[in-house]
This record gives sequence, structure tokens and C-alpha cells, in this order.
Amino acid sequence: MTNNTIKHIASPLARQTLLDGDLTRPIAGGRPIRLLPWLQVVKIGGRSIMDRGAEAILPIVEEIRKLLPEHRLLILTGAGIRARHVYGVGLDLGLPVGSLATLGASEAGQNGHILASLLASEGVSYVEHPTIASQLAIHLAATRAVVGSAFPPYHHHEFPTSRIPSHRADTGAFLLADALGAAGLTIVEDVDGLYSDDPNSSDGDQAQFISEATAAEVLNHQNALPFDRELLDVMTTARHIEHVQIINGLVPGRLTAALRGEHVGTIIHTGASKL
Ligand code: GWN
Ligand code: ATP
Repeated sequence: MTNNTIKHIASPLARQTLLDGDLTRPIAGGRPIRLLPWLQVVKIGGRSIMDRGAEAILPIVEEIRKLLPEHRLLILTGAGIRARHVYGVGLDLGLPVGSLATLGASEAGQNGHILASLLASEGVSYVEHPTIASQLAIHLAATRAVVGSAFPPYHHHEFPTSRIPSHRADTGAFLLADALGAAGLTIVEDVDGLYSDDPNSSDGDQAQFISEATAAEVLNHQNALPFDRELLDVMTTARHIEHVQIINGLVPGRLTAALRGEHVGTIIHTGASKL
């Protein structure tokens, strides 16, 4: 006697390759839910803010301290000059990009530990990548803000398209903000925003300020950028974050104004604004 106990599980995706957009779109094409819709994500530049030391860090810490009653923040730090040094040493030794991604990421984490220490008296702590991944809500129920590393944990999965890790802190901050369905992402640098070319280069006085653009427009930009080029790619396929603002964190009050929705830097619109 045969006793057939096989349970068939119905799935609208069962008979598909998952590669045919026409077939997956009815099921997978919608906007995902926002996990933390009240969260503001702020990326603090490693080279542009943290590497400047007390002169740049203490005023921004003071500004964040005053912002805490108004916003709930995930503050993410970039890697800065120490990562550039370690990339140089690693490249000289022939290390693969996955090793460099791991090394660079640890510098972003160090900057986060520094910033969190300065905000500790306000109840702000550094939280690890695994905590951000699965316990962010409970931490933000206990306190107004936490600090983490902006670097995405690609480690040895970093794409070998370049010898220097292509998914760095700006890309990591965006991926996280979009995945969480956050209210916004502000990128804090040492320039007023995006220019037609590096304003700090030898002919930087020719550079024009770009107040607003789409990620697709900036992708055509051949000159240097103040953020990872990969950021533009992930912006074009964003699901929630409709724009990102790049601001000058060396000017007191800019972060406060940006978090209140004021246009005080460069606004770059993502693909999510069309969804
Ligand atoms: O070490 O400062 O997290 O939050 O990408 O991995 O290289 O690690 O390899 O939870 O997992 O150095 O040890 O380090 O910065 O990244 O962290 O103090 O496994 O809290 O152990 O995804 O902090 O660190 O560098 O972020 O960006 O122990 Mo650090 Mo980073 Mo801590 Mo994290 Mo990586 Mo973990 Mo991880 Mo590694
Ligand atoms: P990280 O967090 O990865 O350490 P960061 O975000 O602090 O880095 P940089 O990567 O140094 O900072 O980017 C900011 C710098 O980019 C500015 O100081 C400026 O000189 C330079 N830059 C290059 N191209 C441009 C551009 N087109 N517009 C504005 N700034 C530019």
C-alpha cells in the first residue's frame, strides 16, 4: 500500500525562472513596506569630517545633540584617510578587492566608535552590523539615535570589477536607508554639495554648483564626484528613498536645516520618485 503524504505548496513563483520581468512583476513589482518610516539616516564623511578631528567633529556632535529631541537618527560614518592608506599598502602587496573591502570597512567602524563615544552621555551607542541588521528597532525604542559603520559588509563578496572596493560608505548608507524605508538620507561632507568638477582641484574656481539633479543625470558626469560612483547606480533602482541631500557639515546649522526638509545643499533624485 502506498501512502502519499507529499504536501504541494502553491506559489505564484513556482513555475518561473525568476528572470522574466513580465512574469515576476505582478507579484514582485510593488513597493515594499517601510520598516522604519520615522528614521532619518545621516552619513558623516570619514575624510571630509572625521579626519579633521576636533575642529570639525565637536561642532557636528553639538548639532546632533540638539537634534535628538526632534529626530530619531541612524548616524553612519565613512572610512576616511586610514582606509586610503590601507588600500595603498594592500594594493602594493597584491591583495584582492575582498580583503581591501574588509580592511576599509573597519576604518568606517572606528570612526563610528569615536562619534558614538562623544554622544554617549546622550544615550547614543555604536551598534554592530548584525545589530543594525536585526535589532535596530529595539535599540531605537530605547534611545533617540545610534551610530554604525556606513560601509556595507560585502567583505569577500565585493565585486571584482575594480581593485578598489566599489561599494563604500555612501553606497552602504543608501542601501541601508532604502532597505529600512527611512524618511530620508543626508550625506554630510566638507563642500556645499555637488559641483560640475572638484571645487578643491587646481582649476576648482571654474566648477559650477549643481543645486538639484537626478541620479541618471549625474551618472553621465565624467568628472570627479564627492561620493562613490556606485551610489548613483543603487539610487536608480531605489524602492523608497526619493532623494538624497548632500550638505556641508562644516557650516553650522546645515544639518539641522536639511533634516527639517530645507534645501541647503545638492538634492539628487532617485529612481524611487517615479514609482
Ligand atoms: O568591528 O569597528 O561589523 O559593526 O566589514 O565585518 O571589516 O565586523 O570583519 O559586528 O561584523 O571593524 O570584524 O569588521 O567596522 O564590519 O563589528 O567594533 O566581522 O562592532 O564584528 O560587518 O564594528 O566592524 O568592519 O562594522 O564596518 O566588532 Mo568594526 Mo565594520 Mo565592531 Mo562592525 Mo567589517 Mo562586526 Mo562587520 Mo568584521
Ligand atoms: P569617506 O566618507 O568615504 O571617507 P567623504 O565622504 O568624507 O569620504 P570625500 O570622498 O573626500 O569625502 O569627498 C568629498 C570631497 O570630494 C570634497 O572635499 C571635494 O574636494 C571632492 N570632490 C570631488 N569631485 C567633486 C565634485 N564634483 N563636487 C564636489 N566635491 C567634489
